[in-house]
This record gives sequence, structure tokens and C-alpha cells, in this order.
Amino acid sequence: MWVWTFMWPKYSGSPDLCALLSCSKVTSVSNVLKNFEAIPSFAAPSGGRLSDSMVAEFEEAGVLVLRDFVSTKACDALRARAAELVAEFDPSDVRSVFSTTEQTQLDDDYFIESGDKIRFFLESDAFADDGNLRQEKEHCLNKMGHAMHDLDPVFDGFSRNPDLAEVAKRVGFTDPVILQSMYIFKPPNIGGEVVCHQDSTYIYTEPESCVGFWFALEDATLENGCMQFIPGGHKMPLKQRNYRGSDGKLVTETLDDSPWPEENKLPAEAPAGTLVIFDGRSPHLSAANRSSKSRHAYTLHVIDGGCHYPASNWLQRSEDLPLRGFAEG
Ligand SMILES: O=C(O)CCC(=O)C(=O)O
Repeated sequence: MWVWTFMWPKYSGSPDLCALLSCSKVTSVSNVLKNFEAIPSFAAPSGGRLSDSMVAEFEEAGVLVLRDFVSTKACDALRARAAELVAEFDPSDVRSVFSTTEQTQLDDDYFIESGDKIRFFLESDAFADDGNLRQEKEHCLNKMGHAMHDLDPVFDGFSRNPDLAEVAKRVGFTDPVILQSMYIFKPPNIGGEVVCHQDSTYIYTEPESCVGFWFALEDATLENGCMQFIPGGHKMPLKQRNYRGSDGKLVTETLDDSPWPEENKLPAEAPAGTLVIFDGRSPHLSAANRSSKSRHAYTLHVIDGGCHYPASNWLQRSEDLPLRGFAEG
């Protein structure tokens, strides 16, 4: 595959975002982890117009929950479209699994080439010993990614909700572009654990600008493996960098091997329609789903188009599919 690497100039803009996301990083864990009792949570403001206090809470905690950001109807429509795409997918074509606990995944070309495609990734427990899927196809998928927002009209429409453009502006973006989309199935019984990580490890810009926009399409609870965050942890250093090595294979370099202060993690239980936004350095995880309920979610990772995007990042796109922001149709 011909790979286009971004030709962005060295960082020249977005001073607000720089101040918000990068320049204020401090290193002492005890200085940054305050006694958060809960993750800041609000009813979604009209038109995505975050108030100054919402923005201040986002800056402090690195994560913000906005309830009822999208309608149940919109969530159901996205789930229905995902189900159509899943119906067209033949699992015997691919046995690729996605697991942040398995290095083997990182060597998988199927994953590395998925930045400008719609591809399916199975759960590591998808197959029974006899080689057959353990449960129905949709309930064996870990995720679908990473360019539905640019390749599928229904996903495009959901992703380019004008309220999101306003949220992005209010958290400091001057030129937000949607780098990747993921539909996360977190299926019943076998939904895999996502270990604690920072998204800027994988979605790295100079300066760092990644922000995650995570939508609950079904109720996410502790029982079915909701997202959990270490509030304030976004002020800690970046612990790992993942990149393409000289042989083209992905490596994850550890920059700081101190353990995550997981005793400070808090759940972000989220009824369907909730949007959770989080800083690219915000440490987060989700436990395995051993319940009988799935936990579908859709997530967008947004970076600032003014920042430098290294050619060594795993996600590279063809020049036929340039990055777009929220507002363009
Ligand atoms: O949905 C999950 O459980 C994990 C999602 C995640 O880590 C992300 O969107 O960055």
C-alpha cells in the first residue's frame, strides 16, 4: 500500500491548546492527583457550548462527562449501521485480534494498514478450541476501525455533528481534524480488558494535541466494563511512545516505568447518549466485560491540524483521504 505521510509544518499555531494540553504538564504524581470524588459530569450544554466552569473542570481532571449529548435515536441509528457493516464481514477472512496486552497484535499488517479503511478486529477469546466462533459474530468483535468517519455516510453524519465542533473549539482546538474512529463492541462474556494507557502514546503530535471523544451507544456500567479514568493524571508525563521502527514494525518505548496510580481511578459510568471527552494524556482503562450485556461505544480521536504529525506514527493515510475537521460536509 502506498502510504502518505502528513506534510504538516512544524507547529506554528494553537497556543491555547498547547497551554491546555502540553505546556502545563508537571511530573510529580502527588502534586497532580487531588482527591477527586467523581469524574466531572454535566448535562450536555445546548449547542455544545461548554461553560467556563466546564472547561475549567476539564482542564483540572483531564476528563469530562456530558450526559445526553446525542439522542437515543442517533445512537440506535449508528448501531443499526454498524450491524449492517458487521453483516457484510466474514470472520473466516481474518483472525486478527486486538488486545493491548498482546505484543503480537502490533506486528499485524492488517492493523497497521487500517488507518484509512474500515476493518474488523476480533476479541482474543473469539474462537473456541474447535476453531468455531464462540458466540454470534457481532458478539465476537472487539472493534471496527479506523476511518468510518470518512468512508461511511452514516458514521460521517454522526461524527460531524456541529455541536462537536463547538466543544472542540471550547477545549482549545483551532484546527481540529478527526484522525481516527473506532466502534467498540465490548461484547458480552468475552469483552476484553483495555489496560491503563494514554492515547498520546499512539496518537502523538508535536506538541501533543490528541483529545478523545467517546460516545456511549449503550449504557456503560461497571458491570459491563465502563471506561475508568485517573482524574488529574493527564498532568503526569507521557509514559510510553508507540511508533514504527526502522523495519516498519511497531515498537512501544517506555519513557517512565513507574506504575500507574490505579488506586486513584474512578469509573465513568455513562448512559447511552453520553459523550466523554478526555485529554490524550489522561490515563484510562476498561475492565473485561463478563456480563451478559454488550457495551457498544463509538470514539473519535481528534488532533490539531497545526501540529506536526510524525511519519513514524502507526496511523498513516493515503493521500486520497485527507483529514477533515468537524464542520466540512
Ligand atoms: O472503550 C473502551 O473500553 C476503551 C476505549 C479507549 O481506550 C479509547 O477510546 O481511547
